Amino acid sequence: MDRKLTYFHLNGYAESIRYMLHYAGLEFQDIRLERASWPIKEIKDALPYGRLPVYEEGDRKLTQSLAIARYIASQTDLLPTDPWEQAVLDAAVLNVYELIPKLAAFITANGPEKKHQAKEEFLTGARDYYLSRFEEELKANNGFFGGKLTWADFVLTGIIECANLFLEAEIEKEYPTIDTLVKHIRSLSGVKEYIAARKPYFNYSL
Ligand SMILES: N[C@@H](CCC(=O)N[C@@H](CS)C(=O)NCC(=O)O)C(=O)O
Repeated sequence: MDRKLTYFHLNGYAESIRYMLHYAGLEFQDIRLERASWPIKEIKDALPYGRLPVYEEGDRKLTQSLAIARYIASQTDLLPTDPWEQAVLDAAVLNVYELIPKLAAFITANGPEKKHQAKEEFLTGARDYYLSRFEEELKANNGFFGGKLTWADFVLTGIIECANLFLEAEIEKEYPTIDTLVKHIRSLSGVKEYIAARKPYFNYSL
């Protein structure tokens, strides 16, 4: 099957999807656009909602990173079959995604002073609020959101890595269960080799 994932050369919304595709051993074209050359009119106009990532299988196109991630999870062993368990994971990924607008406040802050202030606000506000709760949820469930490795754990890892890239921090370090989970995902077969071969990402927010 012809699979294609298009995003920027950035972890952002796509890294958890890339990790899952590599973990599952599903071959795909990993198309990466440069942020600096964006927008490219003919590409943007051809996107269903003008935004990336977009995932394609043959003629079929899927937008929205969480929908893509959930679909890829369903193609491997990362999505449970029980509706309640699925809903718990849906809630987990939506909770993780609540960090994104808080991070965006840092990315879009102008000038060193505002950046510094936005970083402090993120680290003492959203980071502590959400990560302390994720820590408790993981701890109560064998170190994973769903009691065993699922797509929600990949989504958390992807967003933490994105925050770390932009904030130049390691936001998970004070949360041992999260830290262990992130390390576990990075060490998975397929993911580990992908990370080793990956070109470094650039923090374009500075
Ligand atoms: N809710 C969407 C958000 C996608 C999104 O905001 N993508 C940004 C990149 S991080 C984008 O395509 N920006 C370029 C643009 O809007 O032209 C998702 O989760 O996929």
